[in-house]
Amino acid sequence: MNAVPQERRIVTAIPGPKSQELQARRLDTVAGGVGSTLPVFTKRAGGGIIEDVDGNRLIDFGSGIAVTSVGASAEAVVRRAAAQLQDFTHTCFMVTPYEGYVEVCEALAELTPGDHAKKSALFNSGAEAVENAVKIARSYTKRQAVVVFDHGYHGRTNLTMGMTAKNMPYKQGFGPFAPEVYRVPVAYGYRWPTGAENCGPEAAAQAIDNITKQIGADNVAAIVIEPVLGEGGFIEPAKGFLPAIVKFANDNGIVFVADEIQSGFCRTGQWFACEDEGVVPDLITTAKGIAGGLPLAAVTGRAEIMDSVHGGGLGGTYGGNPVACAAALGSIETMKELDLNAKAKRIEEVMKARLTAMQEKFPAIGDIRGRGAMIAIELVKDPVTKEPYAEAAAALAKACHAEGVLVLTCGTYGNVLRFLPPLVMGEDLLNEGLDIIENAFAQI
Ligand code: PLZ
Repeated sequence: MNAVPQERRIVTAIPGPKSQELQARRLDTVAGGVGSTLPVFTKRAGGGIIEDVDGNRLIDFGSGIAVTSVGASAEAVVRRAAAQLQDFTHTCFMVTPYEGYVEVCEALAELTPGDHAKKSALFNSGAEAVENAVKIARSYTKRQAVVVFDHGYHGRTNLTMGMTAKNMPYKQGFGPFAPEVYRVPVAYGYRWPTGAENCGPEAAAQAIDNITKQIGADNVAAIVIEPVLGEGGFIEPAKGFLPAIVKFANDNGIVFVADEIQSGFCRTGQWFACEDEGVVPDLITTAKGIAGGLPLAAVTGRAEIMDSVHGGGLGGTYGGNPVACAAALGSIETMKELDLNAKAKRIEEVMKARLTAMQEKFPAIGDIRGRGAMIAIELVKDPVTKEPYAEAAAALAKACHAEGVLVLTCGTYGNVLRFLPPLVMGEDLLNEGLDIIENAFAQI
């Protein structure tokens, strides 16, 4: 077993000489459109640490974008995936099936919200799951329109690019986009003109008015939303917004899809973020945290909706690959055994307390938000005008990277610093990471 020592260690500049050498090779052969937040090349990773090829050990506040919630080498994931590799790597579930796929679908039926009959289909990436949720909703409703929200992110394939709000870098130059995708306002409390208090109901009324006036409710197949918006800036829709949208969907025969690809699987301290307001989605898309780093994604939902698709209408060569399914079962086992929901809640407690104290010293921290181990700070030039301060987010990230803390940015305005530690990170590392963030503020 790979037991990466759980301590930060900086022995070279970041990136170090070996990483720089690999980066030079990478620049010669890897397409320029594929970026990296921090070009340190990974040697091994686990728990809360990423060790690079130069021997530096970084505190991981990114989890490979909310993927390695159980760590990047969790014992149960490695054990089960390795055993599966020995048995067989692939048959294609559409050719000859295997038990692991069924077990993952059983787990999804058990863990996702609602006690109705549920079925699932498995895919490889989040974008593919979102695409398939739309296919299924269209097939079930015999309608075409898809409603998405300001600041939403759903992927990089053609349909999901169209569903994603932000142009740069995701969409620029890549059109034309798929038709019948409509965007409506979301309840972004921090930036709502009449204030956070009124935001939930007001934003819901606006969104519903737009849908009714501009599309027509009975043309809408699906409303797709992230219960906590991820790439768009860790925006928690103001209270009341999600339930109002769900009610509107239910009243109008629209399939309500929760995109829990980033927020799901214990990330926010609940199995799924939509549970926070008791929302029961018709369909739910999952990926990322589900399989501890192996590529797996799913659409899970009401049996009658899932089964409305003709036989053979859903699939793909690799969807629900047996090694990825074994990894998912290991990942879910770890989440239950270690009670990672409780760990995520504890991470929230520690982070929010520290960040709130920092906010008193550094007025650039306009907002602290998120749930569980999905926490962010929004940076502003002035707390009154709330002018986005993307330069500060970039400078802070850079300063943290130099000290061996891997943080990510996000947000429509690029001014959000987000923290997504593996849920298994020790509290000492968590606090050390926060110390370094605090020092970075003092520096810039
Ligand atoms: N839905 C809510 O967060 C992926 C994207 C990183 P894939 N988010 C990270 C990047 O820049 O490409 C995501 C998500 C939500 C869908 C997706 C798409 O998942 O597995 O990246 O296709």
